[in-house]
Amino acid sequence: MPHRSFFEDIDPIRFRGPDSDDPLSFRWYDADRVVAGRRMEDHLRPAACYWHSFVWPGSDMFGEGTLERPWNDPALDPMDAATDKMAAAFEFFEKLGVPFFTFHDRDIAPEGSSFKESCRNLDQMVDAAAEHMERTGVQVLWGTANLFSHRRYAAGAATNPDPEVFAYAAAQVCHALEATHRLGGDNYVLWGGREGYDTLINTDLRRELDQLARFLHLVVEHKHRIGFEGTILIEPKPSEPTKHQYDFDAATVAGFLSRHGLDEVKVNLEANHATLGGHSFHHEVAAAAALGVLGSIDANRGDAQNGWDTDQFPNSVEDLSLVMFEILRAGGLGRGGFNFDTKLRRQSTSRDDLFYGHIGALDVLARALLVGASLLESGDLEDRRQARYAGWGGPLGEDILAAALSLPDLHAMVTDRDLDPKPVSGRQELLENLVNRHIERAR
Ligand code: XLS
Ligand code: CA
Ligand code: CA
Repeated sequence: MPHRSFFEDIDPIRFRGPDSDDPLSFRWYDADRVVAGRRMEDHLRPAACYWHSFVWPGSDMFGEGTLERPWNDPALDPMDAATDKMAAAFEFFEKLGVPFFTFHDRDIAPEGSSFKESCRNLDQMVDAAAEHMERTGVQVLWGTANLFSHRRYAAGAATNPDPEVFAYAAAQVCHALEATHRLGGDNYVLWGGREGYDTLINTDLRRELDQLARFLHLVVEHKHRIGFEGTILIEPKPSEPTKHQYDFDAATVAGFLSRHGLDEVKVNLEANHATLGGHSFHHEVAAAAALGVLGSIDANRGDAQNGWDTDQFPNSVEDLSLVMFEILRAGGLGRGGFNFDTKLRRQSTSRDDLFYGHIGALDVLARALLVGASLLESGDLEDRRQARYAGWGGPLGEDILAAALSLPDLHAMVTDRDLDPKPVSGRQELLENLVNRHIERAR
C-alpha cells in the first residue's frame, strides 16, 4: 500500500556545491566525497531523531503546541497516529538523505493501558519500521527507552526508591533493547534523565548509585544474551530535569563505569549537555577520547544566554572544527555517528522548517569535517603538541613514568644537578591563528 505523503512539495535534497542559492540543497555535505580516506557519510553517519522532529508538538513550560502535524492529530486512534507518524518520519529521512535515525520506544509506539499492551504496540510498530527500513535503506543508529516522561518515573527509573519502578524500567529496557536488536541498531543509548535527585535531604546517594550500577549490569548481560553486537552508550547530562544528574559528564561516567567493571560501555556525548555542565563540547569529546569511552555524538547547540537545554541545530563551523579534529585524531566514531538531537524553534511552524534545520546542520558538520581533516593532515597542531612533551620521551620522563624514581630520588636528582627548568611558550595565540587559517582555507 502506498504511504501517505506529508512533504509532497519537497524533492529529495541534493548536493549542489558552495555556490548553490537553492536553500533546499546541500552546499557542503556531499555524502560520497572522500575526505581523509573515507566518504563524508561514513565519517559522519548522520541520523535524524524521531522525538524532536516527529513527536514534540512545539509546547514549552508556558504554552501549548504550536506545530500542526497531521500525524499527531489527537482525534486519531493512537496506533493510526503512530502509523502516520512513521510514514512522515521515513519520508523525511529519505528525502533528506540521512542513512540513520534514532528513536525512543514511546516515540514510535504509544504507551498502552498495561505493560503488556505497550509491548504489543511496540512490536507492531517495530514490524512497520522494519518494512520502512527495507524500502528506504535507512538504518537505526540507536534505540532507547523513555524512562522519564511517565509519572511513575518522577523519582527516577533505576535509581527510584521503589524496587517495583526499577523492575518496570528494566522490563521496558529489555523490550526496547530487543526491538533495537531486531532492527539491526548499531548502538543502544541510556540517558538517565531522572537518574539524579531534586533534593539531597530525602536521597540516599550511595544506594542510588549502586542501583544504577546493577541496572547497567543487567543491560550489558542481556545485550550478550541476545547477541546484540551494538555498543551500550550512556548519555551524560549534568541536570535537567533533575537538579543533579548522576551521569554528569564524560569524566564522571568514565569513573563510574570503571569503578563498577562496566568497561565495555561508552558515552553518547551531546553538545548542549556539555555546555550545560560548564564545559565546551570540545572538552567533552577530548576527555571521552582520552578516557577511552568515546562512542557517539548528539549534535546540537545551546544558547549562550540560556541556562537550559535548547537543543538547537548546530550552526557554527568554528565551534565544531576542533571537535571534528579530536574525533579524527581518535580514529573516528566507529559504530557511532552524529545524531541530530535538535528541535525547531517554537515559532518555526512550517513543516519544511525541518528540512532547513537539518540541511544547515549537515552543511556545518561537513565544513567542520573538512577543517578537522585539514588540521590533522597538516600536522600543524599535532607536531607542536608532540614537541611540547618531547622531554617525556627522554630518560628522565621515562624513568618517572616507569615508577623508577621515588620522591627522595627526585629530591636528590634536583639537588645534585641543580635543576632550574625555564618556562617554554605554550604558543596559544599562534595556534589559534593557525586554526583560523584552516577554517578560512578548508574547501
Ligand atoms: C535529553 C536527551 C535525550 C536523549 C535520549 O536531554 O538529550 O533526548 O538523547 O533519551
Ligand atoms: Ca541527547
Ligand atoms: Ca538535549
